[in-house]
Amino acid sequence: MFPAGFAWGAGSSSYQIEGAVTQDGRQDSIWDALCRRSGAIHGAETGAVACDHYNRFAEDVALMKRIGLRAYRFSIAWPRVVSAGSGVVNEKGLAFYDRLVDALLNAGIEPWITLYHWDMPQTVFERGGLLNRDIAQWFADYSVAVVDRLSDRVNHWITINEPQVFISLGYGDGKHAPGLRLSIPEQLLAAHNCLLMHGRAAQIIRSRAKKRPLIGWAPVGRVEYPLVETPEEIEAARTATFAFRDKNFWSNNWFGDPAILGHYPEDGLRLFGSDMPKIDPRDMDVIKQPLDFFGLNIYSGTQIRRGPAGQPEVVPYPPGFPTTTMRWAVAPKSLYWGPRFHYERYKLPIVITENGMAGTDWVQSDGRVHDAHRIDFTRQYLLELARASSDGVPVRGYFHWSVMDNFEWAEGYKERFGLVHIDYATQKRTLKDSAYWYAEVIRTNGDHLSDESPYLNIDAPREAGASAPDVEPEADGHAKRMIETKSSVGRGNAL
Ligand code: IFM
Repeated sequence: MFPAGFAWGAGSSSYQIEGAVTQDGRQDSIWDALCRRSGAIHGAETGAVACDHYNRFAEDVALMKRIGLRAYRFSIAWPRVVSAGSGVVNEKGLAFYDRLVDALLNAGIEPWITLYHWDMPQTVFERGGLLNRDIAQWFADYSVAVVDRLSDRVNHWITINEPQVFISLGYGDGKHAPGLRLSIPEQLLAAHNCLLMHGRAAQIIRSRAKKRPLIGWAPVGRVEYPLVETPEEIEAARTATFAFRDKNFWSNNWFGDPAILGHYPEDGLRLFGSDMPKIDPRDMDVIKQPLDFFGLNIYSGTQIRRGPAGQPEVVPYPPGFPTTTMRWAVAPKSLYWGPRFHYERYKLPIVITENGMAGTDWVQSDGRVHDAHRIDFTRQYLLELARASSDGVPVRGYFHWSVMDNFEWAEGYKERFGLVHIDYATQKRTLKDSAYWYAEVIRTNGDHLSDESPYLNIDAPREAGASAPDVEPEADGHAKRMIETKSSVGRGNAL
């Protein structure tokens, strides 16, 4: 179902899991500052401790190895490495990522590094942040420090994560850091400067990396997919996926077109009109850099039909349509149409840099986390990704979001996205059922997806009157039990 060498992975980001916010010289990020603002974060929670991954990374890498991850996507904390945002490099901060990369490589896991996943140093913000075009140079300097240190061992690089989110929520409606509510012209300037950051980082990686780099980025993949798959309906959905309807930044191509094609989309320019800042035409030479893959973070999608005049129309989901606890519609087809539409437009290999779901997961009375919903969600989405792959879309990797439960930004800790459950009071890690299931998917390079209900058969022998295998407290025991159980009903694959 998937090509050989497919990057089966899972992801995380620094502020969401590391904790240790004052350890070894790290200074404030804009998220530390926002977390102190009353009412900003659910339950006044913060990333100060999070999963304490900074101190527990060895245990976490061991868990990743047990899942069999081939690749792990994580981000570097800019305020850990260049604590003041620019200038002196913080050796201790950088050394942490050295240790992490070595641990991953020793475990046979390929590190995929994201340079910016939202934790801008507070000092950079105080000097204007994304409204100051110098940020591109400061980001380039920080990128030099990271690339010079890690590129002898790392060759997969992602410049920035989800500009659509940090511009819209951070600079538009103030729900995310830095918590600003700026005018559209100011947001346009911030978005332009973030594209410059992307371009400068890509230049730095390309020119300095010691191992031949593979460079991409990880924007939001907003997917509008056809309700009915006829050529006309597909065309309507494609138009909707790349069209500008409103003055906002939830757009694929406001970011994608400059980065890949070297210009802003015409309809967007028309819509924003005089709100557009004056752009130096030479900026596009910086922003448009050769990329090796187009990352897409896809969680959901919108159904589209062709209206009477051929225009796309949204088909609302009916009441009670399945959603995750984030209230995002479960829309597996987004993992077919998102990659396909983006490949057709930008002609770059696709990597799904994020996909997953938030659920109400807890450690149940048998000591396990039975997250059948996550298995079903991921299976349905991956089957659509496999369809894209067999229809000729060059899909090179899939990163489940997230490797472990973590700090979900303004939602605090109430949303759980992980394959690994975290008990935040004790920092105990528990592999969820989805982790064992995903291990099988990885081990079989996707063939396990054709087993229609592997997670429903866990107790099948008991139902059939057979004696249930012993319940072993160890996670590996659980995996073994799941496999034995499946084999005993004649549906298992050989292990
Ligand atoms: O947790 C976030 C991640 O940081 C960015 N993409 C979406 C995820 C779920 O909201």
